[in-house]
Amino acid sequence: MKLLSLRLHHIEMPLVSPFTTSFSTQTAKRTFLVEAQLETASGEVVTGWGENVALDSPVYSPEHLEGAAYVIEHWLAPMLFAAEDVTAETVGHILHKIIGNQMAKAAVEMAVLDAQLRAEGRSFASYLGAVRDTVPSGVSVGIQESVEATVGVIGGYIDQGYARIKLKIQPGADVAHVAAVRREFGDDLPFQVDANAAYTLVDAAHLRRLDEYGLLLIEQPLGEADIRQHAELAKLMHTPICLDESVVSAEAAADAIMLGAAAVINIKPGRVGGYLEARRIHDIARAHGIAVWCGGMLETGVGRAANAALAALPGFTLPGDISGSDRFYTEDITTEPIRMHDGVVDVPTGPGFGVEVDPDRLARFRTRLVDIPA
Ligand code: OSB
Ligand code: MG
Repeated sequence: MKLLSLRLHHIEMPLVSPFTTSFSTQTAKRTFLVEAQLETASGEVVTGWGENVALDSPVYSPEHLEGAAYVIEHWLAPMLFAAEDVTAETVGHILHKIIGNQMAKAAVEMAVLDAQLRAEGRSFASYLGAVRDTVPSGVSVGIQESVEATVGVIGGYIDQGYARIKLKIQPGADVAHVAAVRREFGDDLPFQVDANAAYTLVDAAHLRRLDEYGLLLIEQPLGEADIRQHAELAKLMHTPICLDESVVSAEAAADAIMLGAAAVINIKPGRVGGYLEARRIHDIARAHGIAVWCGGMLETGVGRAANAALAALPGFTLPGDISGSDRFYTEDITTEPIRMHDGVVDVPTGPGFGVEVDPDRLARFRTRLVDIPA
């Protein structure tokens, strides 16, 4: 295929409630959607949509929203426009010389992938080799003001039917919150925590106190670069260590597994450079008997739909952060919101990612439109 044009639709969507992690409090989602136009070998012009996951500020990853948009406009787009054959499978190779910038690369590859699958009339789930038509739906719960608030908010999600609860933690809001949740909802609740790199190895004795609460896992307790230290921590506590921030590529996943730093891996397509690299990490982990689950970045319906298909691969044996649109948004950007029902989300079956961007809502949420012509 030939890439004809790229457009970045910058949007801002209010969140239903503030989302606090150890690194920030978000009250609105600012991101951009990538609209790609490609011409197929038979001369058909197809459009595909991708979604950026880089946050406003570089507090979760080195990448951030404006940086990712800049890199796409000034570096990735020219290389792709110059290429003879642009497909989802060639994007990574064409952009190979650009170091890092996984989120920028992922957003563009995603748009090309959607366009390519739409041209073929094929769903993303079928392309991947998905083995399920629904995926269990977990919810990520932000840090609350008090233990009582944590119990109250989690109770609400349990009542809605979520299959698994993930609670954000940080020093000062960890053991007491976890203990209260277990006391209130019992030992059978599928329950895990995410520290977003808020601790250091010096905190090992403190983190070990979490061991008595039967957590499914603790996600990214230490820093992004601390793969070896995660391996040390794993020797000191029983709760399985899951890596998020540290796994930026298939190579990083391989290192983490071989070092004993990751009993579980959170796979986020944006963080690792796209859905194709995400599948490679799934394959590597599966071959090593390492469980994976699909993480989230407060995606709109576009990104969530694609994540649901990815999570339908056989190695995704733990519930992902694939909550319904209404967990973060009163109104989603897609014509149909992502719905959680009976603890699951349906894997889309339509061509491409199987969702349509609603032009009116897109216009309403849009703050800026950047045309990148060939
Ligand atoms: O660490 O998993 C994370 C959101 C933004 C940045 C990092 C993380 C998260 C979440 C949200 O936990 C999960 C979701 O999108 O539902
Ligand atoms: Mg995380």
